[in-house]
Amino acid sequence: MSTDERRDPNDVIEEYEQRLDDVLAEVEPAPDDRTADEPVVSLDLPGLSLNRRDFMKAGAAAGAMGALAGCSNITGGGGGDGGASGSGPGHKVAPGEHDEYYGFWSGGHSGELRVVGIPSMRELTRIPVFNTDCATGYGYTDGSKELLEEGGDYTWGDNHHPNLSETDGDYDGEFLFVNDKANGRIARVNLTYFETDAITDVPNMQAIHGCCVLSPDTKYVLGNGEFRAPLPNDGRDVDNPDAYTSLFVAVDPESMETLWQVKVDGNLDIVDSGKEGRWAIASAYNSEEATSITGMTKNDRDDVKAFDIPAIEQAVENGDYEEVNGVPVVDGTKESSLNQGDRPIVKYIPTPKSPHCVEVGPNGDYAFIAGKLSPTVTMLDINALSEVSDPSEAVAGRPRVGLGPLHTTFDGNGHAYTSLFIDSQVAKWDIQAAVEAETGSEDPIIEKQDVHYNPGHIQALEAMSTDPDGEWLVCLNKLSKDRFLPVGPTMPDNDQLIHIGQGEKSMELVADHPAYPEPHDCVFAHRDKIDAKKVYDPADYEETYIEEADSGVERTGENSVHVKMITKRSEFGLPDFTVQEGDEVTLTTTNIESVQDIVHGVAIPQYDINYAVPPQDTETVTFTADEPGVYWIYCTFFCSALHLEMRSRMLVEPA
Ligand code: RUQ
Ligand code: CUA
Repeated sequence: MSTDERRDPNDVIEEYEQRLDDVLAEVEPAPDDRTADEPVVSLDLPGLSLNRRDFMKAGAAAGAMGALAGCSNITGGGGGDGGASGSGPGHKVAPGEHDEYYGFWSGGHSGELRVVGIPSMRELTRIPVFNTDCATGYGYTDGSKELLEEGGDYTWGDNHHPNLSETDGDYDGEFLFVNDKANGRIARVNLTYFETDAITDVPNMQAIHGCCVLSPDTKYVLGNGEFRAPLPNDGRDVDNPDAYTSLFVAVDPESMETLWQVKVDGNLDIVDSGKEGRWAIASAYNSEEATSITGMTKNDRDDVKAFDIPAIEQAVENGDYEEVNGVPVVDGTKESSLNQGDRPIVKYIPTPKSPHCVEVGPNGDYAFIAGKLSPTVTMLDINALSEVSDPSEAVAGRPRVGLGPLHTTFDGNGHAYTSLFIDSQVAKWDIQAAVEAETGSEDPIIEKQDVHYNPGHIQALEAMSTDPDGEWLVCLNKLSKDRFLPVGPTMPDNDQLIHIGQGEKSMELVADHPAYPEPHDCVFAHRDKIDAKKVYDPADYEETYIEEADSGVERTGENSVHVKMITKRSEFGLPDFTVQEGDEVTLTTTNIESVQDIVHGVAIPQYDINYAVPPQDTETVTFTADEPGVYWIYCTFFCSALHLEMRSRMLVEPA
């Protein structure tokens, strides 16, 4: 395409602006959000003269960002200057000191989880989940390869919502469950070893988006199917979107088997559970059941769904389901007979507009549903849900918080904090005041803090438990624009650390933290709740531990050998070993050291092998020695002064 034929990028911005304005205008009477003293920023773009809000909406050119950077009081936002101001509460953790909290970050389509110390925001480690990882060998060793193959055999996943297992409504530090939005999977991460130990490829579902554990005791891991598709998706109804369906799923946290599914009208987005184990509340957009953006944003309200878990269990027990691909699927659509009596299995609650998140507050009284295309948060009284016949009567409050509300978090002191994607702000508001105020009132708002830019999730310390710790919250901003040194067109996200105190003007932005694309959510646990092992216990894994005396080559068949080899500083159990060309080689290595942090790596580069063997761990790889020759094996973790000398040789004799 010649330059002349290319579209003017400014037209593209304007077109997007117009579409967003149209969608927003349909929701509410267009609010005059501009205040008189709000500066008008002029961008170097023809026909565009923007105030701060428009500017954020446009997500416009970086060149103009300088005018706004550091200018955080444009709409009366909090006082942070975006960098560490020096005057703020200390979040730095001194060299050699430990953070007080673990933060578990989903890594989005990088497929991994990241472990970050709070409040320092130092990245402690990464846990590969739906991705492969050449630093640890995850996805290359026999065990992890099998895990990924049996978990659907995809090369990537989109890791969104990490959830900590609970006992009595508190984090028990055992497991973390996370969804794969891309491939409809749920994974379990063992927090003793910080490693993925199970992946379930849930049948019948595309795009499991919302994911939570059923409080208070992790009876189920629950997931929301976001994309509607035919059921079963076997070629029927491909061109008949009316016949597509969305499913809600329960997975057993121990066996990780898919237990049952519920099909609904419309689609499903985010889900959270009440604190008493009865209700799971799911947000939804697209009650229109459309397949285009115009269609999906047409209605003013979309149905939030409240799943009555014991009623669903009863239906499954009664055999009131259809089995699809081995899973009992209960009919939870509006017309279903299971929804006609006085104990419907799913209650539909019309909520403005294309609502995005659901977060249940710490004492379980309310579910907070952020309006996304409506500037409000709808509060659903969870106890009232069980009593009222018209679930709309369970709506307890609907404050107007600002444009583009996506997620809400809690400090345990009666406050809610909602991220505002379009406004690029965090709104702090008073929960009780919102119950007392009229619908659409801004009175409950205590304070707003500018963030940079366009926040999605927001999470305060232990906010998803029954007893949040307050003090810090992290706002996960989708765009960073000018906040960091430019690193090419793909910029990092910007996770901002905000100190929260009491009283008015209590939010203070204390740190920017670049994050590789693209975290979605995070969850925090006090360090006392996590008991990470420093050395493997061979009783905890299935591989056979190799003793020093076991090192050797055992011929297991005409064309197969089992090589057993220990690792220790600074040598492999075998200085060399010989196999025949064409042999299938199973190589098992045990790190016989039990010293914390002494990890050895086993790399056979020409055979594309590299994996880590932490202290007392045993790992196996299997490959075919199809090229005769001499192949050096070396240790990839710097383990001692003789690390470079730590090597072995594989001799492949020609057939
Ligand atoms: S989503 S930015 Cu996957 Cu949690 Cu809301
Ligand atoms: Cu072992 Cu380096």
